Amino acid sequence: MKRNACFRQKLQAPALAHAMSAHNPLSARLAEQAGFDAIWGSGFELSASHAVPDANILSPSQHLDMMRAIAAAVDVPVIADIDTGFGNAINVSYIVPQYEAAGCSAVVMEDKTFPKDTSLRAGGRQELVRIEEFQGKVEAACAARRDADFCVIARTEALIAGAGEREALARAAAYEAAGADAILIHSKQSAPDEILSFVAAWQGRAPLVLVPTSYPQLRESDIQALGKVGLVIYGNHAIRAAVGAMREVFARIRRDGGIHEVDAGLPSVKEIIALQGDAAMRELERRYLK
Ligand code: SPV
Ligand code: MG
Repeated sequence: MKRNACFRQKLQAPALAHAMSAHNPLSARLAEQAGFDAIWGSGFELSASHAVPDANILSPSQHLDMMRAIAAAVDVPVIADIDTGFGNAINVSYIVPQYEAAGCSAVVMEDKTFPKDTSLRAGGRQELVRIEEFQGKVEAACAARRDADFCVIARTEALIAGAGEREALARAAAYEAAGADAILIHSKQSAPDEILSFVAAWQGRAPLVLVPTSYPQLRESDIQALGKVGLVIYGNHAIRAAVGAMREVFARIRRDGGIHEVDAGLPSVKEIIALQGDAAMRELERRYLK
């Protein structure tokens, strides 16, 4: 099955699908090898990997180029985090086909003003656009796709902005009416209560998408049991794992005065060469180097 159709089917199936964040093709390949259903092309991770805030500091083309590189490196579907769509509905009309052409199977677009501020930062600048304005952006995204299986996921930041459950439900329903294939509902509370309440109150037919970064105690089995959630996204665990591992190894090398202690515990050079796709290159050599 083609990637877009595969993703749409997983999003809509009763079983919960799970996506892992990635900030480059190597992290995406590791997520694929670990068995995740899809790659989350996280804006937060890409920004962090450039050591800049997740606030539309990077250009859309930097994100798009990375999504293209990731999609080329894995077989699983790629979900592109397009933030607010990089402008208004007109910008969305132009950018969505580019993400589709880059090999992505879905975009997630959020209902904040451009430039956005990152969602999970305490005291962040969280301003929502008008519901009608965002409906226009969702309609533009849906109309711009070439493949009907390419998914447009609308993300409401109403809970993040402190606008309350009633506003979040109204927005989610309006975005579904505008054509969204799924609704991502985000929360930065440390307990899952407001998410559980939203899910219980959701009357729409569109599957929900959760990003449980701030409420990690909610397990996949709990989410599956809710019955209305099609996809869970682990939003920043690739970059956090990388930062933790690098920090520890760098400190140990400084402390030990060399690499003699850490070396045996690290992935071997041979493993990295394999991750680079060495086997495929050797096959090309065998066939074509005459
Ligand atoms: C991202 O990973 O870029 C996201 C999820 O949008 S969050 O950082 O939680 O907003
Ligand atoms: Mg993001």
